[in-house]
Amino acid sequence: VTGALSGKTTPRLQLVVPCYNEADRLRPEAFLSLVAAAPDIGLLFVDDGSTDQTPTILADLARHGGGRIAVLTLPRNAGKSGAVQRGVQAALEHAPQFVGFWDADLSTPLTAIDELMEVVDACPGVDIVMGSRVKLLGRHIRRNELRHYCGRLFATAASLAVRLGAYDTQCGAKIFRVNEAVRRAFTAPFRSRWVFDLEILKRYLAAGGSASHIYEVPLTTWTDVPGSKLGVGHAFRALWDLIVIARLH
Ligand SMILES: Nc1nc2c(ncn2[C@@H]2O[C@H](COP(=O)(O)OP(=O)(O)OP(=O)(O)O)[C@@H](O)[C@H]2O)c(=O)[nH]1
Ligand SMILES: [Mg+2]
Repeated sequence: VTGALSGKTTPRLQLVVPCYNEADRLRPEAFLSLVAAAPDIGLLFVDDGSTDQTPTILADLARHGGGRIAVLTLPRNAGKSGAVQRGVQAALEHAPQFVGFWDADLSTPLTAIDELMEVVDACPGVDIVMGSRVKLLGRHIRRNELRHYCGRLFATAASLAVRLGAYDTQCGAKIFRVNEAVRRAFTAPFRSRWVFDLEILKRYLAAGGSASHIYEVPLTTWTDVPGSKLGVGHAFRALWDLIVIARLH
């Protein structure tokens, strides 16, 4: 980890941002404004073996982050699940009250952090709070039709697989209250590259967590950011992973 957190106190929330070749999509100013405005948030970017300008951009961010932006560099690409798992492990070393992860493309805007944190603040029983992309009237959930319907099919299957009744397990915006069950959910590498969100939930439940302590927040804004590296091959792989994970434990 470089640019390690030099602040005197650990920020209350450590947010992990996995990045794989994100030079074209990263918006450094958005992250810098966040840490400037929110003294209780620290960011840990994970460079997931990027081969573009991502490392330079992240090093620059860490330099200007006032001690609250750090970068964990993985020598080889580990996939989003590997990046998130390693990142959360590293973040936990600083003993924050909350950890989370957030997609680098800011499909979920950083303003939603407050929407999620409001829930854990208001409800001490809630351990996991997840952004949920529900197309309600008056919200700005902009997802291309094909991805929306494929996503809905997948989400329904995923929800059945963990017998949880969640609406959207796959949204890349999640925050966790650090406790034993949450810690244990992140201890070992995940089996799946893309369906690891489900593994987190399954592990949390297996470690003594409770389904009633998981909370989904319908996001006010979510936008498909072009440049996703997910293709049809990934979709089939994700379905296969889903079957494997459903049968775990
Ligand atoms: N594609 C990809 N993303 C990775 C990898 N490692 C980390 N990530 C990060 O994982 C996050 C999600 O990746 P995306 O490519 O935006 O996934 P997506 O297809 O947009 O998924 P949705 O936003 O749910 O539509 C980003 O922050 C990526 O930088 C990797 O090996 N491949
Ligand atoms: Mg995305």
